[in-house]
Parts: sequence; structure tokens; C-alpha cells
Amino acid sequence: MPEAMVASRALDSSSSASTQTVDAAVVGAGFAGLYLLHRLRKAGLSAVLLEEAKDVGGTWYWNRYPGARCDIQTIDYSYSFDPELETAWKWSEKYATQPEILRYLGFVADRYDLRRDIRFGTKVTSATWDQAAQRWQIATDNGAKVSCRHYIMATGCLSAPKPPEIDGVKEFKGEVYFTGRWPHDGVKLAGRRVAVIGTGSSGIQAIPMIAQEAAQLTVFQRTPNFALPAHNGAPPADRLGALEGDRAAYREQARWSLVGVPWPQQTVVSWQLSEAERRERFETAWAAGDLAYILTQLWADQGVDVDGNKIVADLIREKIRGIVEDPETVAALTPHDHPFGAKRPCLDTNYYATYNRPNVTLVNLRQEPVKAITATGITTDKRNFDVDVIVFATGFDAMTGAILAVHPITGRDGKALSDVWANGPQTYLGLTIAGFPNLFMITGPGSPSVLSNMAVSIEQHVDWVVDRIAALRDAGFTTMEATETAQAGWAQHMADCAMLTLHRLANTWYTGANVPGKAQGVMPYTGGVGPYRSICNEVVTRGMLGFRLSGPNIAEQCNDGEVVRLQPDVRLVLGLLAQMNLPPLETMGAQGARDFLNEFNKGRPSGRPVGEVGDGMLQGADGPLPYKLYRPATPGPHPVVVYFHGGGWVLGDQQSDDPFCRDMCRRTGMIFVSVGYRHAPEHRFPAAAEDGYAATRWIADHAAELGGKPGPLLVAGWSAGGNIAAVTCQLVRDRGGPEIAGQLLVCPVTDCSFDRASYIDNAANYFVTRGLMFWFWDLYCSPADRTDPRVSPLRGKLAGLPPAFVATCEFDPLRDEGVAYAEALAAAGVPVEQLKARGHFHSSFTMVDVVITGAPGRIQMAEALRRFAGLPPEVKLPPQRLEAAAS
Ligand code: NA7
Repeated sequence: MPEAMVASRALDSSSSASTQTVDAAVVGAGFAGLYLLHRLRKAGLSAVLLEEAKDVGGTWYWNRYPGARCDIQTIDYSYSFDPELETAWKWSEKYATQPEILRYLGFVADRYDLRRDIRFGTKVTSATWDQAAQRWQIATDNGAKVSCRHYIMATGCLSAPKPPEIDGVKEFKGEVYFTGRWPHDGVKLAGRRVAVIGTGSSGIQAIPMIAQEAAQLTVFQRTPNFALPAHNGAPPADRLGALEGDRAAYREQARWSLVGVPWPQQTVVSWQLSEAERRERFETAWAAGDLAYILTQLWADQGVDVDGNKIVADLIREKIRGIVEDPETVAALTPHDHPFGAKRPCLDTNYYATYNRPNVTLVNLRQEPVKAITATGITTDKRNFDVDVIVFATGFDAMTGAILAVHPITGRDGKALSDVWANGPQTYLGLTIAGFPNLFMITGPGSPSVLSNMAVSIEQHVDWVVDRIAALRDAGFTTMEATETAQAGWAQHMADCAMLTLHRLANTWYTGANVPGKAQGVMPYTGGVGPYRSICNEVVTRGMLGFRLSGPNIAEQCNDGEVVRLQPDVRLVLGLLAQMNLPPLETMGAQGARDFLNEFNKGRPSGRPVGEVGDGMLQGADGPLPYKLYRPATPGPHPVVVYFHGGGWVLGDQQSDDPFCRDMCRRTGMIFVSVGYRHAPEHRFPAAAEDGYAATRWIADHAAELGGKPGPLLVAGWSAGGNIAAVTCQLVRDRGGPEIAGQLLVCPVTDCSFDRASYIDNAANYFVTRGLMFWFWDLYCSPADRTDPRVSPLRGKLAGLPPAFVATCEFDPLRDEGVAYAEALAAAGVPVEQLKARGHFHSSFTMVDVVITGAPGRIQMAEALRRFAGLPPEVKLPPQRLEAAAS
């Protein structure tokens, strides 16, 4: 029986007569709070919703400034939980206005009879966890109290407006308004001199509307933003058709998409498209007037790579130049300090064209900062602007502001949330906080929230929270709390995700940079809506991983751990591979596995342009061998790296690691010669090793012809190729040359022992499996030969070898033998640098432009090779030569 059915009017020992006792208290009657109330009730839980405003609407109640609209298409920015609700409401516009969205939320509140459990005009003043009662005790500004088992913050991400931060506001004799707290009966602007401070989404929506009414509008801009035309009108027929054609499928696709709008994942990267193709894609996106579209559908690298991003940013800059007439205003309006999408881009209607109006002036605060607000207007350090009205469109204390600033939240053992978050928000999944049992946040920091269609993210969070609370109750638990381990793991995963995208490169409200003194860091989850959803689901299927569950009549349950230990993109790749349900390579036969690999490689990004790629033949141990040569775009001669591909001595060829060779050639500024050595089972041990040695000799002898710099070579290899590289260094030392300046061993095979921990921990699930490695070994080398240093270099003599860089990956069966080799080299006096790549798998470094988080590792590898060759760490690419090579 729901607690409140017993207690809604009853008193408990800690309650006064005015304390309402419920299962769940919700704060905020916006999109999230309304759906929460509905779901809580349906789950048989008693609930009360506390709302400071006089009506429902949340952000849409407060943000009534002229031009306020959503910037996700309204058919997507809607509830999807009830198909009947969906058909009962028709949106009139592609991007609905604030009044229409507010009407919709009112309609929803009435349809589900929600108002009877909402206390309007009620502001929470404190929330305290009562350890003895295992409940939250809530105080409010009107004296009413609430005692609840679960306390749910549906307070929104952008609901605590930022103070003006400009001296003198109180001196101003005119009128002052905030876009986020706009008067309900409107503001008379006609014929008046108006100042707008701020050019974020709110300013950019309001400015064209205000310009039409005001006698004079002066816009004070600190940072120019990217804005795209909304092309508003009726909901586009194609999107509406897609939705109405199969509503359930459309919504489901949105739930698993990147940003909560059903667009497919782009796989084509910018340099695979011609300039004309890129322009065509861009023009289509510009005409579509859709942020989610332009942010996800141009090319796959636009959000993760500065070069791919610069292309779209430049095209938008070109558009601004085409619209705005005055060159000085163009320069001021042109965004220059952040990648496109790293700061929230805006959707506009006639924004840029507004600056062509005679009654509009743009003041560039970067050139003339505001000194103060005076009785009559605004003074910069160059001019005075007399105005009648000042509009602050200066934004919000985003994500944490509404949770922290509204009231003190005191958790277990008297911990204040403001202290726990002093250095930035710490959460598990953006939903819960260690030390704050039964406290939930809807779209809290650490979840996709503001980087997604909020409607989709809100429904996902509400469903997850209510389902968990109901399951907890059904199992007899009363309390759930995130563990510190799980929370720390989530912080690590958040940091890993933040490295993936370009959001970290901009000072924005996503990072807390807009609020003076606020701790900085990327607050929303950047790993995408679909991946995030799968993680939340995984927490449940793995027995509430990372939560401590307790109750008065049940043994405590704590399945502690971190839900994601893989790098985010590695997780995605492994997930996709698992979905493909491929037969194990070792069951295909050698030729079948080779054919499969060739086919598989056709689907990967092609690798970036280098100066030149050529094919040739060299002399191996027992006949000619093919090679592929990658020459940098920089002027030669270049140092030469002899490269051995991976594939377990059985698979692959001189071009199977093509993207890796291209990438390393670009990063090192060195020639890479990838050798097509002989394979097992046709050519068993020691064929590959002897070919490695012979190829190295031949390349040393022909280095000058290949365009190489005279002097020692370098050797490198991945996996079995790393094995051949390591063996080659030993053979070269023992057989009198040629001279090797350094060795790069990436996830190398170094030994024939299979009982190290990594072989056991990572035996399955990470693509290279224990079974596959056994198969490779069996095909290449009979047991009697396996301890020979030409296949197990760890068993060879290690003194006197060239300096080494050894990279190993955490989730790789070969990890520990790589580490053992690095340690043994160091013990033998060889200079060694190790990279132990956390969260990576065997293919992380060679899946260039797929596993984006592999790039920093390759940067380190390139720096090591350059150091071995006596070069400065970084190669400077002359851009004009590279482009010439690309075309
Ligand atoms: P934003 O996007 O935070 O924009 C605020 C704007 O105000 C932005 O241009 C700021 O410049 C500017 N600003 C902030 N403080 C000052 C001061 N002290 N002086 C001058 N200019 C200032 O808020 P919005 O309300 O427009 O949009 C918020 C989100 O709501 C939006 O992204 C949508 O998701 C919905 P800055 O860029 O910080 O230099």
C-alpha cells in the first residue's frame, strides 16, 4: 500500500499537523515534473509537486520574452509516453512559440488531472535527509512541510537566471527586464530606446522582434554566436509524415539517437567528401533550419575534430558576410573563439539581417567593455548610450544553479550539497548523488540533458526513476544510494566523453564558464542520448550496479562497481560488433578470415591524405615481398619507419593498417614502409620473423632511393607486427645491423605464455580473444618452437636493443605480455617509454577516425618516434601542400 494512503492525513512522530507525508515529492512543474507526477501516480505512489510559479510550465512559464520559441522542432519537443496524447494535440508551427508550448503543458496537466497534486506558489526552502526515518523532510516558504521517501528535482537546467554582474543597475531610472523573468502582461517597447545585453539563444530570438517595435535598439554583445535561420512555418511535411507514418518507430529511433531527434548516425568524414559535396550538404542543412540536423548530419568529424569543424564554421561565417551589410558589424558578429556546436548554437528569424536596419546598433563589448549602468543608460569605456529600457538576456547559472541556489540540500551525515559540489557537480549518471539517498535529479549534470532534445531525455529519466522506485518498493527496499566508487567511475567516464567532443574547447554555460567563480568542467554528458540510455539500462540489468539498497526488513544489497570502464567510443565499437553477431574469426579458416577482414576493412574511414602513397617490391628472406610506402607532404628527405601490420601472422597485408600508417606518417613527418611479409599457415615460423629482418635490411640499403634520410631506421608494428618489430630489433643487433634508432611496439605479442591476468580477464568480449590467439599461435608456430626468441622476444637477450615505446591496452589479452616486455627492456638498460591505455582494446590505435580517443596515444607514439630520430616533438604540416595532396 502506498505510504501516503495511510499517511496523507495522518501524523508520524516527526511531523507537525501541517506536514504532508508522501512517497515522493517533486520540485518543478515543467515538462519533467508533470510527467513525473503522472508516472508516480500510475505506479501507485503518492506524490506532491511543489512549484514556485502560479501555474505549470517551468521554463515556459518564465521565459515570455518576445520571440521565445523552442529550437528543437516541436513535433520532437513533445511527450511521447501516450500515443493518445500525441494525436490529441496538433502543433501549429515547426517551432512553436512560448504561448503555444505553455498551452500544451496546461493541456497535459488538465488531461491527466495533475493540478490537484500541485502546490503552486510554494518555494522549497530546505530539504534534509532524516536518517532515522529514512525520509526527506522538506520545508517551504509558506510554512507547509512535506515528508517524503523520495525527493525528485525536476527543476530544469536553465531556470536560475544569472545576476546582471554589471555595476549600477539600481541607479538606472528606466525599466529593467530579464528575458528569463519576463512580465506576464508584456512590456511596451514601441517608440522607446531599448538596450539588449547578451546574444545567446534568448537575445538572438528577442532582438529581431524588439527591433521591429523599438525606436532604437542597441545590442551589447560580448561573444558572437553561431546562428542559423529557423525557416519557421508549418511543421515540415516530410518530418510530420515520418512521425505519423510510424509514430512508435519514429519515437524509438529518437530515443536511441545521438541528440534525441531521429536522424541517423553519420559515418562519412569531411575529407572523404569533395568541396562541392560538402557545400551541398551544408546548403541542405542551412535550408533545413534545424539545429539537430546541422549538428549531426553534415559529416561525422564535425563535432569531434577541429579541422572537420572548421569547414562548417567557415561556411556559416560566409553566410553572415552575405547577409550583413556593414563590414565592421560583420566582423563583430562573426564567431571566432569557439568551434561550431561547442557553444550552444542558436536558431533565428532574421537575426543577422536585423543589423541592416537603421534603428539597430551593435556594440562590441570586446572592443569597448561596459563600465557601468547609469541613471540614464549604459556607459562603455568609449561611449554613453541613453536608453529607456534595458533587457538582460544574459543567461542562467546552468545545470547546477537551480538545484543548488534554490535551497540548501542536506544529505546523509549532515553533508551539504553545496559543499559536495564545491568543485563542480559530482553525480552518478546525472541522476543521483552519493551521500544523498533517495534524491533524484531529472536531467541533472552528468546526463545528456541540454545536449539533447530535452523531451526525450526527460522521459527517459522519469521512466528510469519511477521504475526504480517502484522496483525498490516491490523488493522491500526503502532506500537507494549511489556508491562513491560508482560516482567516481562516472566522473571518469564523463571526463573520457568530454575528450571525445569539442565542447571542452569553448567557454560556455555547458562548462560553467559564464558564471564568475563557478567551478569549470563540461557538465552535460557528451556521449550521446542512445549510448547513455543503454548505460542506464545496463545499471539495472547488472543488479543495480553502483547502488546500495537497504530497508528495515531486508538485508542490504550493494553491487558495487563502475558501469563503464571502456572508453566511450570503444564501448560503441564493441557494441556494434556484438550486434553484428559475427562468427568467431577462428572458425572461418585462414582464407575465410582474410576475405572477411578485407570486406570488413572496406567499410572503415579511408584515412587522411598524405603527401604520396606508392607500392613496390622488396627482397624478403625467401623471395620478393610487396610493400606500401607513405610519404609525408613535408619536404624530404624523411626518416624511414619500417612498419609491420597486425593479423596474428595469418591475416592482413601491407595495406591492411592503411589508416594507421597514414595517420602516423602525418604525425611523425616520416616515411612509413609497410611490409607485406609472408603469412601462416602457408609459411610458418620463422618465415614472418625472417622476412621482417630481411625487409629491414633491404629498406636500409635502399633508403636513399625511397626518399629516406641517411642514417638509422626506425621499426614499428602492431600486434603480431609488434612482435615482428621487436624480433627484428634483436636480430639486427645480433646479425650486425642495420642500425635502428628506435622501436614502436603497439600491443605486441611478446611471449608464448597464456596465463597472465590479461589473458584471463580479457579472454572474451574484446574482439581479440584468447581463442583467436590460440588459433593464430597454432597456425604459425608449433609448440616446440614457441620459446624461440624469434617468436617470443621476451625470452631473448634484451640488452643493447634500441630505445622503445611500448603501448598496451587495458582490455586486451596481450596487455600483460606487452607490459612485461617493457619492464624487461627497462631492466636490461634499454630506454623505454610505456603507454598503458586505460579503457582501450586491442584495435583502439589502429581504428583511426573510429576510435577517436585513440588519437592522443598516437600523438605520444609519434612524439616518441621523432625523439628517437632526433627531431623536435611536433611536425608542422604546411597546409597548402597538404591540400594539394588531398586534391
Ligand atoms: P546564454 O546562451 O547563456 O547567453 C547569454 C548571453 O549573455 C551571452 O551572449 C553572454 O555572453 C551574455 N552575457 C552574459 N553575461 C554578460 C555580462 N555580464 N555582460 C555582457 N554580456 C553577458 O543564455 P540564453 O538565455 O540566451 O540561452 C540559454 C539557453 O536557453 C539556450 O542555449 C537554449 O538552450 C535555451 P558570453 O557568450 O558569455 O560572452
